Amino acid sequence: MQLLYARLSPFVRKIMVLLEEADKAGEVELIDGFGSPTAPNDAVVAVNPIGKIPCLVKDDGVAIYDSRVIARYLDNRFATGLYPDDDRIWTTLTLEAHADGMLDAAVISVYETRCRDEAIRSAEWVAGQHAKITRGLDALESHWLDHLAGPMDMGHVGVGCALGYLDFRAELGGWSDWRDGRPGLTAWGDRFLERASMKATSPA
Ligand SMILES: N[C@@H](CCC(=O)N[C@@H](CS)C(=O)NCC(=O)O)C(=O)O
Repeated sequence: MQLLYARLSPFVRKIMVLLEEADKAGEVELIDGFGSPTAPNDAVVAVNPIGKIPCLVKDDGVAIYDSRVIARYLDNRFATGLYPDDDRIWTTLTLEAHADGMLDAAVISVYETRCRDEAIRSAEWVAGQHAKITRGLDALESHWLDHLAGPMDMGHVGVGCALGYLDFRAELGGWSDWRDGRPGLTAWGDRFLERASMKATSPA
């Protein structure tokens, strides 16, 4: 299997954390897929017309994306235990989508700075993205701590990667510290970021 990837991508990190947790990192060949909406990566576009990473090229040559599809595929293949096989699956998938939604808003905010000339940047639009991140973080603090305290699933991985990205890109993204006013999330997040799989995949 080949994984089109970039070390700094938080969506790629979700997949790398899954592989580390399953002790299967050696099963994928990593191929550079770094790009952006304004400078797409040719190797990525050749297999994923949307031009985004992660993209996994399976042993049969078929490409699958996005991160949630790849994670389900790898879970199916390696029995990671990161997706419950009972009704709890809907909670897990919702939390993973919640984390991905925060990440989409964060990545878009960074692209606004990296990919657009200053003259055409919109502060109002970036503020709208930041508001999504803030609401997402507030919901983690008010609604999700019980779940996060339970058995680890792919929702935990998504949230961990989102918090790691908010730390890593704080300066470029211009958002405030996710820890501010969120003691429960701070305790959980700082502990999760210390996991071996998170350390092994850290962008810093
Ligand atoms: N929904 C996608 C999002 C992936 C994504 O946004 N990846 C970024 C890197 S962090 C990317 O490839 N950006 C290039 C682009 O938007 O053209 C997923 O979960 O995999």
